[in-house]
Amino acid sequence: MTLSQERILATEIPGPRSQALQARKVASVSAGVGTTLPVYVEQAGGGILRDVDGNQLIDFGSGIAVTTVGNAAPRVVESVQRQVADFTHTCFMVTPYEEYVAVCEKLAALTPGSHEKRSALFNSGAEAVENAVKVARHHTGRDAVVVFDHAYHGRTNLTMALTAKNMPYKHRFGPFAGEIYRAPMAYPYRWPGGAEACADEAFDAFVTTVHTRVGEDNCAAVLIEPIQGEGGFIVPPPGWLPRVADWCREQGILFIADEIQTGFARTGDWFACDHEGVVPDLVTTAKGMAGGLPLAAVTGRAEIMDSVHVGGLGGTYGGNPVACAAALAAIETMEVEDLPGRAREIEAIFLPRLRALAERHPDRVGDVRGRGAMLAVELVADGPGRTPDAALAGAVHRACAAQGLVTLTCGTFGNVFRFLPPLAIGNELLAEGLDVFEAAFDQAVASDQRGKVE
Ligand code: PLZ
Repeated sequence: MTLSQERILATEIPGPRSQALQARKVASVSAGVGTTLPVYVEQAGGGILRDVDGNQLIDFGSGIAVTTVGNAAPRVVESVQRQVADFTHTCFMVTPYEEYVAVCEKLAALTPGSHEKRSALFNSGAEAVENAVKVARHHTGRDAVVVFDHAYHGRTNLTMALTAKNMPYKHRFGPFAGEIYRAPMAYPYRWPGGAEACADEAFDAFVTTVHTRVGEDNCAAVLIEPIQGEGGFIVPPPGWLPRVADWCREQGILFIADEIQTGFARTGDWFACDHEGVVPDLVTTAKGMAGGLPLAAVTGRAEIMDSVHVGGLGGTYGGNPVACAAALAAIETMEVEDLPGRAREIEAIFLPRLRALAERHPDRVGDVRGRGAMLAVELVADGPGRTPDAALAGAVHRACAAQGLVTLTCGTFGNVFRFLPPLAIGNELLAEGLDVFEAAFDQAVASDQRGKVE
């Protein structure tokens, strides 16, 4: 790794070169494509993003949970360079190549369950989710798909319908695809009956939704993120997910786990479903799988995946050889370096500090949650009612950025501060990033209180 693993503040952030590039962006890129932090990156690796002004920022976002193995990870670089020099594309549907098959073999070995599996490869997470729904409908002969409050599954027409949140994902982009039904999510912190009652009551509410609004026999699939990502890093209570999966199996409803954000070592297991031994019928993956190259997959029971007629699944670029080469190298890195174990180490470093922050600010940190290197704090306003405080999350985010720490927020109410560091980050940078975050938090809370006094 040529990039020094240190935070450097060379200019204000964003610096003059980034600002000049941002002016070009505004004049050439659709305003619909936003940027969280207009700092233009020149090089990245380990836990560092280096910008065009010579600033080096600590990365607590991994490009939204993608660069799990680190940016430009050595094995990925080597594998991609070799592949790109051999050939860049043939189209797997025309003349196939080994790398695609090898990725599918890895997916069969690593995804939950020891049953026989088949996979199909695509370019983006949304495309994988779309195809999982296609396969589920085709196999079951049923139309309806049940999703949950706070769900995020993508931005294409079908996946917008599956996604819960209006702004910014759906607003004025309808009409949306039909036969999508939504059940309450088991969200312990905000469950009306309280966290203790959440598992049972949310299970009953789910069953009632399917029974009364859909009808079990009309339901092709239940689709869920085992830990919700964009919706707020919502971890369902223990036991709930296995109960939902078991009930689906009894009804002949396919259980689809969207592991696009949680999969591939992120949560301290290979997949978040592994934590409770849940075995989905279909799994969607993307993001961390290919070290930053666009690759996604649907993996599922052989009899389901093979039920589709020849030619029913595909796409020009799906399983592109360069992306597959990257995935094979990224997966090898995860295996050799035990990155699920590394994610658990990161949890052990983060959680005590996040809990200490919550103790210092009991009125503002409502909840600390997550698993592995997918952790979050939910921020609330002073006073009763657990009122979501997106303004505080935004203020902390900006204060972190000014000090050279890249962070992300999420949540239906925009008030969840999430941590998704690359698993290749060193412990010193982790600790320094947490120092910056804590100082930014104290500062944002203090200025918020001053604002209220004045
Ligand atoms: N399913 C669980 O997390 C992508 C989206 C960011 P694509 N999440 C980040 C944004 O604002 O667009 C995601 C996900 C889960 C599906 C997707 C969609 O994956 O590769 O972005 O299409």
